[in-house]
Amino acid sequence: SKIKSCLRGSALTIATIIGVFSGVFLGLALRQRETRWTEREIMYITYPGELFLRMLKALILPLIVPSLIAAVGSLDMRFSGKVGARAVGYYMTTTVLAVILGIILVTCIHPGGQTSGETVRVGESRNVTAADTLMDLARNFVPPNIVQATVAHYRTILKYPGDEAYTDENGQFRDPKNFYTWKITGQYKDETNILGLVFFSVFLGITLAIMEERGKPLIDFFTCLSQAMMTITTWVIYLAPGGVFFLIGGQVLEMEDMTEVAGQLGLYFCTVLGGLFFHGFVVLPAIYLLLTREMPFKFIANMTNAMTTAFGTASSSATLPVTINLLEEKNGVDPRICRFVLPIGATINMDGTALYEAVAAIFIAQVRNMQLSLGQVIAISITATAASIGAAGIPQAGLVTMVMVLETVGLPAEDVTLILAVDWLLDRFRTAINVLGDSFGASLVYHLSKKELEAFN
Ligand code: DAS
Repeated sequence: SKIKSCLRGSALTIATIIGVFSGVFLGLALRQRETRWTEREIMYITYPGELFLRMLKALILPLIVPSLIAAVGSLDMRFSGKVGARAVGYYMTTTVLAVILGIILVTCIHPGGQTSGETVRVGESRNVTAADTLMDLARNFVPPNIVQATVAHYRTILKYPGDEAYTDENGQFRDPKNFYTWKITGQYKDETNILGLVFFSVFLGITLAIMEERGKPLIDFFTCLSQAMMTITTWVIYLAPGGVFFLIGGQVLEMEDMTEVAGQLGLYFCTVLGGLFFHGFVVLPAIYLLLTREMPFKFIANMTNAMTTAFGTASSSATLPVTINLLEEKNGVDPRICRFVLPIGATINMDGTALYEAVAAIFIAQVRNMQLSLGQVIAISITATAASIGAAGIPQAGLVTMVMVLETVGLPAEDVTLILAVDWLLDRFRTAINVLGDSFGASLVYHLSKKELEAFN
């Protein structure tokens, strides 16, 4: 029966890969139609994929919260601290490596060419500062209301009403050229604030661990709930091949004509893609090999379904149930480590995003013929790291936090439009690498904590 279940597992993986490719074909084939596809038609085609995505998202809350509470609650506090420190150590190291790799590639390949592009202006509400992004990160850590955190993610927006400088009714001078005089408004986005839930769950878990016997009933309750949710996850994963097929088919159908994307933008695309592949399939596996002395091929193969789901959904958060499931079921990572480390990783550890942020910012500087000093390059690497931490695990979140990277070197926020045409596709690739990075991380932390974990049992 072991062989049977193994076969069944790889059949699903193969089916999902086929789903991705036939989705691309479906989209390309449908594009042959003379008349443009309407939004409504595209919606019909994407619809089964949308249902799959909704199911995955529905799992996040009831799976992640109980899993984290139960995992942290069943470890002792000192050990949890160690596990957490190891995870953060891994996140930081790999993110910085990704940024450095990106910077080296974009500097050598120089996709930004010599000619300078045209500036396209977009709405002004994107202009948030680095400080705003970081403060929003901490704000999301501490939601004012834990129930609200399940449905809303906080974001600051700065707005400049109108084009000219004026003095408002309170006598405050406002100037479109000066950020500091813009109106600051908070905005709740219709997405789960996973970071806030993670923070809350870790603290509840720690508290239950401290309470020892008295905390036991609640830990049992959450353990049971997380196991039930895990079973449901297994069922939903069976839908992945069909889900990614329709999601990708619809997206390919919807995309702008990509024949335009030649020259600089094409080279930029290839630079990011090359970097992502090198990081995910060379750098990370090398670290894995070095620390575990095990070949990483099987590990990666076992995670394929998570990567294809990430590619199909463009969201590490939505993929989280799949990632946890595969890590535990196929790669044998202990649930206490996996369920503790992964939800945090999925929200703050984004190697793919970090690499992309650095490459994109320097690419834009190249297009604008801007010479970057060493100090500016260092500033880009620091903010790219911060921007990847700040980005939520949702589609194109990296594009939003990119503004903060651009701003550190004085590039206008609206320059993100230079890379917009290919961002939806790069987003999918970087999400897959983000998920792979989280998976390697959880597995390495497990590996390093194995002995203590055994002693703990
Ligand atoms: N799509 C993202 C993710 O979920 C982040 C990004 O936009 O880079 O990982």
